[in-house]
Amino acid sequence: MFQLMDGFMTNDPMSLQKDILDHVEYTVARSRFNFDDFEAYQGLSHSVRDRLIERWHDTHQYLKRKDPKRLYFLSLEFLMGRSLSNSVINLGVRDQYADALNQLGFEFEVLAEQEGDAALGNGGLARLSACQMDSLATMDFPAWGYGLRYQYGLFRQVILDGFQHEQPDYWLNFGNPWEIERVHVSYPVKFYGAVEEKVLEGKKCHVWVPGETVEAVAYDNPIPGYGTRNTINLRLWAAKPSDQQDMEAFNTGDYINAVINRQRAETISSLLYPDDRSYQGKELRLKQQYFFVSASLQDIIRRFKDSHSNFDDFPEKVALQLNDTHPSLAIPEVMRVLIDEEYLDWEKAWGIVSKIFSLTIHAVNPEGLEKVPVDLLGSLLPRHLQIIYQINFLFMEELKKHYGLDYNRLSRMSIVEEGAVKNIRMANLSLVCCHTVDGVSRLHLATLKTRVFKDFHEFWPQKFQYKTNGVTQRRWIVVSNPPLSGLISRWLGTDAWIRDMDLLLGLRDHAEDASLQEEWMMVRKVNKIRLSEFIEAMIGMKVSPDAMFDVQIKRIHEYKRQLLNILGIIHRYDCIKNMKESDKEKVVPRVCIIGGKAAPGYEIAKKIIKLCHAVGEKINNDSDIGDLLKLVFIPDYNVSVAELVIPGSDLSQHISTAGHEASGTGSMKFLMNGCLLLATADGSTVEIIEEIGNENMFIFGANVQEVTNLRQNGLGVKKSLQFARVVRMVREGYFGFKDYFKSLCDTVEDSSDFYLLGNDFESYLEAQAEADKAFVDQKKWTKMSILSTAGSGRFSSDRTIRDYAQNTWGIEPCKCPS
Ligand code: 26W
Repeated sequence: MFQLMDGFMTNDPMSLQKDILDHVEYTVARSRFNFDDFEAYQGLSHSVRDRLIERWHDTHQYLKRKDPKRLYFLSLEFLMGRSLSNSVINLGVRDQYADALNQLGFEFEVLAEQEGDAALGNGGLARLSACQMDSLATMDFPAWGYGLRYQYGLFRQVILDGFQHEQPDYWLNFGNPWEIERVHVSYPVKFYGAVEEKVLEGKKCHVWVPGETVEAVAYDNPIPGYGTRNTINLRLWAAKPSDQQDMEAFNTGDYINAVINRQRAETISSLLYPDDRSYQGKELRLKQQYFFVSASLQDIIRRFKDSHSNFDDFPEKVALQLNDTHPSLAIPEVMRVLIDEEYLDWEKAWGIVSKIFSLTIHAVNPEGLEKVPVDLLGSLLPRHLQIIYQINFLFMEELKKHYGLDYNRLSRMSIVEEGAVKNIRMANLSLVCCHTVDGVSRLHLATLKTRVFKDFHEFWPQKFQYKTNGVTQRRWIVVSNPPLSGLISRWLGTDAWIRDMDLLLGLRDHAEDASLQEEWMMVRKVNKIRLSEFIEAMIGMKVSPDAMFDVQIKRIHEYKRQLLNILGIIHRYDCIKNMKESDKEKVVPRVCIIGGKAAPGYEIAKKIIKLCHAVGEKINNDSDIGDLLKLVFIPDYNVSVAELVIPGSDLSQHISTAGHEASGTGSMKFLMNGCLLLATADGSTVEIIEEIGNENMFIFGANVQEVTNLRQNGLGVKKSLQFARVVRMVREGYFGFKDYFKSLCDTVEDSSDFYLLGNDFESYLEAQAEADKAFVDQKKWTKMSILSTAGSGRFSSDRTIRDYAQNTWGIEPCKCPS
């Protein structure tokens, strides 16, 4: 019988110093008397990694013994960002390490800057997964994350002459101390080939004879909880050639080609697809999906079988969460394993499958829903196609019983889309098989129910729920904004809010307290100075920290309306330009900051980036304007840039056309940091308004109902002269590149203005004017800022995860003793 004990590691500064130096010498292989910042970072991170591994082992031993129901979170994307600061804070050893480093002549912050981002995801969905992993660990839930270990993460954005260029992100080049390679944890994953029917013991069986086999090797990434010993695992799979692959070629003597062919297996996990808009039926993408799903399920089923002799208890022990439909091949895969490999009959297998899967949808539009051409699926995964057809057949029978021969409805709800190209609708497959389908905000669920999934909601209303997204305050306040974190704890008299965000409400009582206000403004100023130094280092522009920092950072999309922001900036520029000298004193100086990546094939988004640079070029070099207005584009926006920008922002923009943003999570990070929001009533903003109050935000624009009406009645009803004027300035070449910007201007011209920029422009300018007015009164502004932070508690991912645990997954905390 093993005994749990606190680890062997000690955390006093002397031991930590020795530990770091040992790693510099023996792991990094540098002299302990002569090493640079990067080598110090490596030594430091290996020392932290040891502590993570210790807790990680204890957690797994404990869970193995307790055998609770586990959650398996399947996601094709995780945007983890950096790990060092987050790890030492969650482990509670930040100050000890800082002391130890000081004595060695290093500064913790400087070393933390050496780390590159793990950017294995595109945007909202991927960062949400990372926040949720942090909450799962912190609240002691027995959970595993599963995903893909891409060799190349999201591309690096390089700006040349104002144009976006993409460069590979080979993030593993300098090693990754945060992962543990598990060469012995590997599974074969099969592709192509054919299905043979056989009779075994009088029963018809299907045997899939694959045409290709690739090996999946596990890389484990420990995720430490805050204020708990629990450390959970994010297991990412890398593709390696399989021993079974191409033996034929070796045997026939074609040694060189056989070796080269084997290397091709690795391409499966080589790159992250950089498009987060629409699904293109690409074979490699489908291979990635199946590869990670198959490996994960082999791992999950092996773990289950270690302690169970049959599958009766599977639904009591396993919850499988599909992060959007990307991992939905897990459904036919579980059916296949249970029927073809475990010899369960269809009904029994279906009884299990229909109890274990849940799905979260992150898209609003039907274009975001995945469809896989039947031919492609049938060639890559012949047995899965058979199973999907059978699921669909039984589903159609069920529908006929309920609705009769309503063929329109049947064809809308069918998993198989008929047409010139036959497709499998992954969303329909998931809706049929999952016990619960979650939207990511209240408004999002309403949209799903009335639009994309109307038929399914009518048939299975009880399946539909929503869990409004949240973000982790550990990373988005404690790690990224230490001065604010300290201030909050001092005023609340406790740091318990780090695990219980509702406590922030306590700040409301002090919102008008002059000394809190003063300290609050100081903290904000420090962060703004840090941000201005960053801007100067990045793009060589000096900006005044006394100006209002007005920020929009997120992926570039037409629906997110960065173009509305830029047109508003042009309007502001035009006004200042035409102002009497004496009036200029009344202008609130602004630094407008925009950042974000455009999908490489998304032409209009790339033009928006270029327009931002062209307008910036003009404004920033205009001596009539001086410090009254600056426009900054921050290149290569990623998680670590967000950690720096968000705490230093005064105002942030979340201005999507109402009905298009499923939730939005950036807004929550700004809110927690006391940044005021200028926003439309879209996604989770509707719920933020309820918590913070309209009077503490700048809300503008058409709401969802108005958007629907406007589109039905034809667009461009309420176009302002001001809007026409700024678009004309772009069109007529005021900022150069006249021909290049033509198609961009066309997207907002009268009848084609689908995202209603023209309609919302006036109300946008009014909201901006309100923000100016509030900023002049710094007392009022600071009060609004304190109330923003105070009301942000509901948007912690802890709340989201607790809700999922209770109402979707049916799992309970399992706390490893310390
Ligand atoms: C198959 C192509 C593709 C890939 C990714 C389509 C769609 C996606 C994602 C679902 C896009 C995404 O990240 N959605 C965002 O998810 C966030 C977390 O729930 C929400 O806050 C955002 O509103 C939503 O756009």
